[in-house]
Amino acid sequence: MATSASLRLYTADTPNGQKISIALEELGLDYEQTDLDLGKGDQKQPDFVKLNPNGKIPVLVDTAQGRTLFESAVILTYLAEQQGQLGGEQGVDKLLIQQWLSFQIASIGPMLGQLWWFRHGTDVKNAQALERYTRESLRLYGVVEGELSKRPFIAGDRYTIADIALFTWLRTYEELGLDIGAFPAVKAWLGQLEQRPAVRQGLKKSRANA
Ligand SMILES: N[C@@H](CCC(=O)N[C@@H](CS)C(=O)NCC(=O)O)C(=O)O
Repeated sequence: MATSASLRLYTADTPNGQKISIALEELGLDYEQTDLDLGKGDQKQPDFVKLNPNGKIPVLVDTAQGRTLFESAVILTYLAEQQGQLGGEQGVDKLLIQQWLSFQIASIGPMLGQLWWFRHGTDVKNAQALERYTRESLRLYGVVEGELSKRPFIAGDRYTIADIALFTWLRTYEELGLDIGAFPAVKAWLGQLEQRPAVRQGLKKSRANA
């Protein structure tokens, strides 16, 4: 069990960083935060690459357990399992949660991430790339819509780390220029999660030192 401030989060105010801040707030855990300036390349500095050889945030160090973890889905799983909450409880279908976490990491993150890059990260206009990533992102919103129209949360009746992982990405639709009018279940679910105090606090703390 993590003791007071035995956790240190290396992060930046991005969807992959925000999801860990939200989970830590939901779980009521104390933690120290180190903010990296991704624009300056802090994540590729030798000291950070010792923590994550892939040179990306987030990283969580748990000094009480002697663990250093990268990849946000693994960090979320570690926290949920350790605390027995947010899907880490006994008797919960863990594979279902992992399925949706993998879907987020493998599909939602890369596709929406590329769409962000071609809209905001480069001066070079590439209509074909924009069309491809817009189409694929909307298709993925449609996948989530189909599921959320059948049940309240992505992995069933309870709110889990899989919802948190999807939330920080799917909430960025305006910045991505996506019209989500055809996805009312996603919109209602986003609105519901936005009202959670821990979600608000996590997003705020993620911004704090940005
Ligand atoms: N699959 C990884 C993706 C991590 C990731 O892409 N992090 C981004 C910020 S959202 C990053 O550090 N980008 C800086 C870079 O690639 O140099 C995870 O979920 O942790």
